[in-house]
Amino acid sequence: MPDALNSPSPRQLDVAIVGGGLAGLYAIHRLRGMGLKVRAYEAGSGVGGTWFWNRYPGARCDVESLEYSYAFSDALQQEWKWPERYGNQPEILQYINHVADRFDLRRDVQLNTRITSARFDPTAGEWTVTTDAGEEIKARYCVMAAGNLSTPRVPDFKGIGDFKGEWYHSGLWPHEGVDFSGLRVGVVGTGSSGVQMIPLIARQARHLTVFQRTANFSLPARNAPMETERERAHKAEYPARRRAAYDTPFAIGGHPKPTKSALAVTAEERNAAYESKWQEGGSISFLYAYTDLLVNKEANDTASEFVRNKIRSIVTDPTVAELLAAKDHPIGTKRLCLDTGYYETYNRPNVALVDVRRDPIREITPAGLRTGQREFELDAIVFATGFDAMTGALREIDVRTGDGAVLADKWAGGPLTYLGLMVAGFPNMFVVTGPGSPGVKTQMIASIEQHVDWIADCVGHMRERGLDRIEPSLQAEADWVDHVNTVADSTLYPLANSWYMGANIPGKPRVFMPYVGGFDRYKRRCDEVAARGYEGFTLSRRATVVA
Ligand code: N01
Repeated sequence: MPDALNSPSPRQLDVAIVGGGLAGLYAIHRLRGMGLKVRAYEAGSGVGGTWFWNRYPGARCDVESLEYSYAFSDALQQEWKWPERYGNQPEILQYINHVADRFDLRRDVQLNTRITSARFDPTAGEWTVTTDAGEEIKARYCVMAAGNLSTPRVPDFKGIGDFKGEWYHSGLWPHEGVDFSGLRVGVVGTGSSGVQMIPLIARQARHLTVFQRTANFSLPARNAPMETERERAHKAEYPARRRAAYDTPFAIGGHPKPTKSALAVTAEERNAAYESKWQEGGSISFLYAYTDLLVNKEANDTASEFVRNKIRSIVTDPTVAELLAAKDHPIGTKRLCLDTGYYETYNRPNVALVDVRRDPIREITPAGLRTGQREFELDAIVFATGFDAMTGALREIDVRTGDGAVLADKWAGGPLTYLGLMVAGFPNMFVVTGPGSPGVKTQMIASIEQHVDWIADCVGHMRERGLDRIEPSLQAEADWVDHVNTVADSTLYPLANSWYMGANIPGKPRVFMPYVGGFDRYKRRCDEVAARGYEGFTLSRRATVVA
């Protein structure tokens, strides 16, 4: 893969973009296409964001590859060939690099550069972003495209510095890969990352111990080589399929909308439906089996129990099976994992499961890991312990204004945004797929494109009218936060201690962060807001309010 260019940085931009992942790259393309002077600042040594950092064994997208790709260029989506039903990390990173080259995006990406602060000067009406090298760049607008799952979290275990072996985090994986052959490996964490890597590490390591605090539901991915006919049919009507996808809650097409409650059919019919979805593979299809799986606990119980019974039928040791059968949250309320041979892995003689809910990890020792009851000797430890999700990347940047507003203070009790796109008191700062947006609950690239298009149209609207400052009103922000909470409370999502709730980070406010009203509903709302002259926002020319 060619190295990205680091051409000299201009000090005055129209738009400073934080992040060079899927969102940052599309923001360059879209905003530069309007004649704006833009530049993206990326901490990594290459573009790709999530797909640049998460190189652990088995890393793969859980949305099908024909869906999980940019839609902005029909030529691009026609010419790119995905070899499998789900893209793996190297393929997706290769795709992102292809896009960066094809659309000549690299000349506006500055790699190895972390933005440490962003300050808005109300008099000049512009942002100054500062890099970790001390460089200062001024820009009328700032687009935060720093990702939702980009701040890896290694728990603060005592003794980690004394461990004699090597330790890794799923989100900071060495580029050269890791060979676990002949080693005694411990994996801490059984979310999507753990579930994907565990079967592969088990095959390579001498022995694998999985430290599970919370069992997660996982469904078979049923990955397979791309079927030629399927690809042809999809590509023949790609734009129409994309439009149909935008009319769904997850921005993922190809799944008929459910029409019945799970409780309106017999147990036999229900189990047959779940079985067919289980065989088909994928999470959306399963959650779409009935209308009420994410809103009615009784309905959800039927699907949860179906999967628990599958686990019991796969895992031969009944005690291990029971430990793996998630019982503390309704299925789908934590990110539903997709796997290839995850539960089967626990039938291997070289794999052990340890319940660290009952017997918590006390410390990392020079020789391994100690729980309250025993010490496990390990040569390598992998932390698949997740991220400071949704707000972590912005919390790491000192965002403030000359009026004294500090983003970290404003969000101390939980993030506040209008439409997930802007924050009251922080003019001209846009956020891509942040809290209050449906991003993480959708096909992420669809949300990225929708957000960036909305931002670009908004900036275009302002330019046409000679305006240069926009911010949401406090009332619009409060109403949106209220709406986000009301919608979340009408679902089962708040019943899970998930990263959607900030529950995985000690001390983080417990607030449900994503908008779960659906991509379709959200997009309509954003379009209406724009059509009504950016309702809920104040648009002005420096010091002169005109709308
Ligand atoms: O992280 P997670 P992830 N002691 O937060 C455990 C996306 N993604 O990297 O549940 C012991 O889900 C923690 O336990 P608990 C996707 O959106 C997508 O796996 O907090 N255990 C949990 O089991 C996903 O949701 C893909 O009790 C500790 C695990 O670590 C998101 O990224 C692939 C612990 C963390 O799970 C994050 O997934 C990968 C402690 N002190 C990721 N602290 C695909 O597209 C944490 N844990 C397929």
